[in-house]
Amino acid sequence: MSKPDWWMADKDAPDGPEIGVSVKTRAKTQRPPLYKVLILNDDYTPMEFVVHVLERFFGMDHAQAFELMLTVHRKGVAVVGVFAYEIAETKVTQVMDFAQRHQHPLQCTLEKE
Ligand code: TYC
Repeated sequence: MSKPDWWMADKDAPDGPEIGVSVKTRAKTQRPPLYKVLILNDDYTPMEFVVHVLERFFGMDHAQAFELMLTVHRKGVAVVGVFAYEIAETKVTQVMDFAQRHQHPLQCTLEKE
């Protein structure tokens, strides 16, 4: 048997269970945007200097740092870490300052993930 035109849902009924669609919202979890820090290859910066930078500013052990340096040397670029903006920016500044102080053309940059 079909319902008459005026039929609505049970929600208007005085007693009994409320029936309807839940519209409760959950606050979306806010995740900060992440930034990749990249190291670029060049022809002049000594390999040992790059290894030292990776150990000093990115907490890598010697083997990890050496391997990543070789990846950059062969491929031209590599991601050295992913951080929140302020941390990524600080790493880039630290590396660029350090390279400049030692007169090496090493380039480090960041890119939004
Ligand atoms: N290509 C450099 C050399 O042959 C070494 C190097 C590696 C430089 C990684 C920069 O990000 C770099 N001396």
